[in-house]
Amino acid sequence: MGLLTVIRKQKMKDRELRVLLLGLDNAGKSTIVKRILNQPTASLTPTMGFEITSVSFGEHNLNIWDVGGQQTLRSFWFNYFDQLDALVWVIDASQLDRLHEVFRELYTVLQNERVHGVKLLILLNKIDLVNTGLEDLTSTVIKELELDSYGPREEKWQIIQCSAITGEGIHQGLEWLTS
Ligand code: G3D
Ligand code: MG
Repeated sequence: MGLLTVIRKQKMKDRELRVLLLGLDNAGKSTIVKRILNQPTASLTPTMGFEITSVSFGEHNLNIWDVGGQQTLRSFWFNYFDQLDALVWVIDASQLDRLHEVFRELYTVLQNERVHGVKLLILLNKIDLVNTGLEDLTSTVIKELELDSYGPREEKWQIIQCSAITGEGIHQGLEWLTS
């Protein structure tokens, strides 16, 4: 193989991003994937195993791994940590009473050395269901999840309000992921 071929192959590889989508059950992970694909978002069944979706976004090709988030499935998450480019963590913004559970699960994942340094995008999903306090929502979650300890925002992590139903915020999230 000539040098140019090697460089070209490497460039193509750089544009392939392996993205792991995690979060508690019912956060809206699979609906977000449907939204990205412009497919109907109604009547999804809970994800029992995992589903891989390939989608191109700008110059990049995203391979999105959507893994079931039910309690019994969380112990299998570590099977998907190899060679990650980004972790997308989805939170149901209409269920902030589960933030403690989110904190526990997110930090268990972030402590794994294969996840160290991986770009982290927090999607505050279902904001179409939140009627009040949207302005304070992001700062509350940053504080509760101690996100500042993950490094500088924008560079290492980002948090974006979104709705898989209306589509708001999803594009912005993907833009940051691929930036
Ligand atoms: P999961 O893959 O994280 O487990 P799902 O979650 O994508 O299966 O979604 C769980 C439920 O939340 C679904 O409702 C789905 O329609 C709903 N949902 C997902 N995203 C949003 C959103 O942004 N806004 C609103 N209003 N609902 C959302 P059902 O009723 O099918 O269980
Ligand atoms: Mg699912």
